[in-house]
Amino acid sequence: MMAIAKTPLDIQRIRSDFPILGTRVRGRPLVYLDNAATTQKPTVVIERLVEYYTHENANIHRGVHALSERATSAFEGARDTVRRFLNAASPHEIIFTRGATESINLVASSLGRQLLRPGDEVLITAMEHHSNIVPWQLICEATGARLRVAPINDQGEVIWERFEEMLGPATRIVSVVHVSNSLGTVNPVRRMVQAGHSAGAVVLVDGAQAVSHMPVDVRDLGCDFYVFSGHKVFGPTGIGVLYGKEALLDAMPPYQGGGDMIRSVTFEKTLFNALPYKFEAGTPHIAGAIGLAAAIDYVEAIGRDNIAQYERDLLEYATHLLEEIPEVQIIGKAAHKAAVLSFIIDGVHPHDVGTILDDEGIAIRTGHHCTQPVMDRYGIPATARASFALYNTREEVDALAAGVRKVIEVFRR
Ligand code: 7TS
Repeated sequence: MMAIAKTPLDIQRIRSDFPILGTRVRGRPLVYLDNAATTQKPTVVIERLVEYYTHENANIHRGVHALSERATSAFEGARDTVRRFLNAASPHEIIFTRGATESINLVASSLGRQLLRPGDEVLITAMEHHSNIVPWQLICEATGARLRVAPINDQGEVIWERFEEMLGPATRIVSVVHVSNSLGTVNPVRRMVQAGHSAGAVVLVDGAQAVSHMPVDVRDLGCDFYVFSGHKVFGPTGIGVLYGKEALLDAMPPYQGGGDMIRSVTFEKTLFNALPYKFEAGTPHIAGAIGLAAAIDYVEAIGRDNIAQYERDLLEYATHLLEEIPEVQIIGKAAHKAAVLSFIIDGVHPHDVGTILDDEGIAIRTGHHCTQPVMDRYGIPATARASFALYNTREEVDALAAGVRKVIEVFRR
């Protein structure tokens, strides 16, 4: 047995902050290990949404009336909370979107259209989520640019020499994932940003799987863009963030047209609004942004260093338990990993693993996790994936390991 971890987190108190964790499924206590798909919401977030709709609901940036002022100030306050969370220089650099997917599409479409010419290159890695592949394919198709893919090794790490080799004068955009959702790999994004910049490229970092697990400082990373989704950091669905350096965002054309993104409109000529509004056409997800700010405050009160330390121990413990089972093969063994444990079991389809674990009340995800090229790289159709959050416990990991042993029993019969 491994030593009991010393943790600065009061996990029982944290668990009691998340009402859904008390749910029973199939007659058993819920063991929620699907946090890479979406995280659960603490009471402070749920109550903030109720509070907003009960006392503050109005459209923003337009009414002179009291409620509209209240809603606007809460919404813009949320923007500043996100700015602090990422350590961005200015709230003008924080664009609210629907999520990581829309944030990447915004950059691909707006910057891609402006920047890319035939023969130019966009460099991604072989471990990207489909949302960091397809938008680039679309814009490459439209502009005649070429999408290039830096390969990964068997451990699930980007092969640094190949990544560097692929950067050249034709590289205009580099877009890399911070933490892989199917392998758990933590990429050396700071170094990747530096290498991208040395080649003269603009660099986007997909932080969808990072922000809830570790401190993120966009100015320290030096990246030009950073994206994440609210729902993966204990906030509501339908809200996400695009961070972009002000000078770049300023020079980019709008992504969508509509209300709020304009300064003045005539049929002859429309003048666009200043940042960040230029990229926020239409009524945004006001409650979502405010709920996200409550989630961020919650995370910050616990401390992302503390969370990272606690989850590192949990992942190590889980890895250790699953490695003890001979039929289990872990997919993704990078030296630096976070929060994600993908595995396959000899002779058992991952979907059957998921179904049997579900009977035990254990929620994991099975499939390709929207990273089909990763599955192809390993020559497998799918994995079973347990993904952790700050409220998971060693007891839940024990339940996972016991469930996996049960799966093997069932299939041995
Ligand atoms: N990037 C990464 C690394 C992701 O893991 C995901 C979602 C996205 C982008 C897209 O986020 P969205 O909120 O815009 O959909 N990943 C997963 C997952 O692993 N299981 O379900 C969704």
